[in-house]
Amino acid sequence: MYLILVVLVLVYLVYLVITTALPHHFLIPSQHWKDKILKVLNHPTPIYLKVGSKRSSFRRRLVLASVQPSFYTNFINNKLKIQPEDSKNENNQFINQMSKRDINDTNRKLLYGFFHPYANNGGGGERVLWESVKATLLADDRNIAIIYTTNTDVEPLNILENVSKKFQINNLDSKRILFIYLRRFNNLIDGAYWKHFSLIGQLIGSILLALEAMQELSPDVWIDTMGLPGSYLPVSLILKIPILAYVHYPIIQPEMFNKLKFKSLKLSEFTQFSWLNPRDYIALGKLIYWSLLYWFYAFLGSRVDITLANGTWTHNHLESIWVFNRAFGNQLEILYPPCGTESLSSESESESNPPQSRLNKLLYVAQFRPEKRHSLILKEYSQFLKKNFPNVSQPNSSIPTIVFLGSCRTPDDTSTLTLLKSEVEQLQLSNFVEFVVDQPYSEVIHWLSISKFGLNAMWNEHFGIGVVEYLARGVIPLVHASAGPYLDIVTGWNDENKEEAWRNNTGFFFKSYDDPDFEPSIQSKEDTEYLTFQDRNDSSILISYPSLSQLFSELFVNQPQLISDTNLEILRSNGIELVKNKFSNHTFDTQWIQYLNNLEGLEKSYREHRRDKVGMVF
Ligand SMILES: *[C@@H]1O[C@H](CO)[C@@H](O)[C@H](O)[C@H]1NC(C)=O
Ligand SMILES: *[C@@H]1O[C@H](CO)[C@@H](O)[C@H](O)[C@H]1NC(C)=O
Ligand SMILES: *[C@@H]1O[C@H](CO)[C@@H](O)[C@H](O)[C@H]1NC(C)=O
Ligand SMILES: *[C@@H]1O[C@H](CO)[C@@H](O)[C@H](O)[C@H]1NC(C)=O
Ligand SMILES: *[C@@H]1O[C@H](CO)[C@@H](O)[C@H](O)[C@H]1NC(C)=O
Ligand SMILES: *[C@@H]1O[C@H](CO)[C@@H](O)[C@H](O)[C@H]1NC(C)=O
Ligand SMILES: *[C@@H]1O[C@H](CO)[C@@H](O)[C@H](O)[C@H]1NC(C)=O
Ligand SMILES: CC(=O)N[C@H]1CO[C@H](CO)[C@@H](O)[C@@H]1O
Repeated sequence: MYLILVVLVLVYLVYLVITTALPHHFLIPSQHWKDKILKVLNHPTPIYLKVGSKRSSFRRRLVLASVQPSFYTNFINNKLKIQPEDSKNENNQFINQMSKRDINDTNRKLLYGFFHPYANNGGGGERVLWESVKATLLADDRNIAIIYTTNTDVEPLNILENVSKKFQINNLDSKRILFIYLRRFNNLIDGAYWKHFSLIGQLIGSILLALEAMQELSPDVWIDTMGLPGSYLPVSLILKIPILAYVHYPIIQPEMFNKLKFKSLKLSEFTQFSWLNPRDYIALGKLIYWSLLYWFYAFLGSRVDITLANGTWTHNHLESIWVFNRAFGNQLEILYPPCGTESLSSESESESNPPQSRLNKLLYVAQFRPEKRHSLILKEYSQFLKKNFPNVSQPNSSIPTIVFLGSCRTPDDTSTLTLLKSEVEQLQLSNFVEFVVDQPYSEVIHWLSISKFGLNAMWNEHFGIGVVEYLARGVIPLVHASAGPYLDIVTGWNDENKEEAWRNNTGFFFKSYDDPDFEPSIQSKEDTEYLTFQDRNDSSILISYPSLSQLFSELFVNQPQLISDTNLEILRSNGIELVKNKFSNHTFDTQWIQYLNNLEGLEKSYREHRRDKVGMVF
């Protein structure tokens, strides 16, 4: 009994230390901090500032007051020197800037901490990171971006140079971008470091890495653009600042449980459990491990004030996993990544390639990989020809032809390509199918400018940047009705008429018997080539989609008015407008800045309500 009491008291004490003493440690400098800084300022030669373990809070003071925040990086070492301009301290300006500030002081600077250890990589995640840094700095002169990175071998300016080369994001105000290099726990977030239990390992790694980040410099707002949820725990417990997470991919999904022998903790799952079989105990252990992780992830998610999903797929998954977020009233919304569609569209408008001047071609821009389902297209296309143009051996203007455009990056891709070519032979389609392989991007643009139609046959593609490019460039998409192309991209502005849902204001959809989720049971119309599926929004509504060969028949034979020049022109301009509104850099920037406004409001309110009198003003 006493033991329990003692344990409870201890836990409470630890909690108190974490939530009250540590915030002071990270945010508020020691008592005589001004004297310490003045001593360095008044010293005849440059010397290091002695800060002991309070590096974060001292650095915060310096950064907030400096004319060049980026000077206070720790690229070379973790010691603090004072920037020469700052150290002149004319009229005590520098030292005065450092003082405490009222919460509502409109001159108070804000430190936005971007937790993105692989900041120097050149992937899609980094594109989002740097576009949002750009928007953050543009939003307000008071904003300072801190990049927490583990790329310790690259100098700050070189990283920015890389960004400019790779993403054409130039003219970033480098003075207000402060790199904090993380050296102590940098390999712990690498999945390869952990031979077993890599997910929990990475979670713990990201907790430690975030603590290291806070020890170097604590920000006012925490932004995770890389998907390291472990960091939310120390940030919310200790710093009590608002958190924004841009999520590309949930680290745990309910689907993962399908691989386990026991899929849930329900009793009915365990009818197969054998008390004598050691494997069943292991399986049970696995289930418990995954369940604990799952709920820990859900808990971590609840710490996030604003969650931005990169698309509908991610949004819907997060909504079902981060179940506590809604209860806490936290925001969960979609913010599409910046796709830079404006450059594609503006040219296509000025070049003005209207449908009638385009070739009757079905363009498929995709890497040669099995999941892109080029074969399905060949099969359906051949059916379409057989049904409507038996014995035809040469294409003419009423028969569209296919262009497969893509790159072969691996030997696997090459063998897929070889296989496809032999299928074309077998189906006697050589006169109807062209291959364009490994061409530069300018050639891709050329094909996007002269083809009428664009195909996409992949099942459940999370996004499909290629389809965005079709629309942006005025190519009419004929795409598989699933995931990204269906939910995010080829969307119309008038979704009410369910009967006609396969043809839309921006393009056309199809489904296939070969889809992994095709269930014969829900098919209603028997011998037609229309397949019935659940509505994207409401599963009680069933919608019929044509198969691809049926879609070809409808468009090119039965209902040619659907693709009359006037109709295609409408679809084309709808599509261009749509991608401009949804996927352009400009849209990303404006929406990002709106979220920053929300964060700024939260920042003030958390300062006021979650911190003590001293914490409030530092
Ligand atoms: C800051 O402004 C808000 C709204 O204007 C107000 O509710 C709050 O009391 C102010 N806080 C302080 C510390 O002045
Ligand atoms: C980016 O930085 C790395 C590391 O310094 C360098 O090897 C690479 O060449 C750079 N990339 C570009 C596009 O400049
Ligand atoms: C849009 O932003 C991305 C990176 O965020 C960049 O690579 C691209 O060049 C930009 N495009 C335009 C048209 O501004
Ligand atoms: C979101 O991120 C995932 C993982 O990187 C990617 O597969 C998907 O295409 C992205 N979605 C969008 C809309 O960019
Ligand atoms: C194209 O060929 C098909 C099949 O031979 C034929 O039915 C059709 O009329 C032809 N169209 C034109 C425009 O010549
Ligand atoms: C097509 O070919 C088949 C067999 O080769 C023949 O029986 C049929 O009459 C042909 N049809 C046309 C329309 O030429
Ligand atoms: C889905 O349903 C919601 C609410 O019922 C509605 O606001 C939304 O527009 C619908 N979306 C689509 C794509 O039908
Ligand atoms: C061009 C076209 O077929 N547009 C259709 C898109 O979908 C809406 C509603 O389903 C129809 O009303 C449009 O005619």
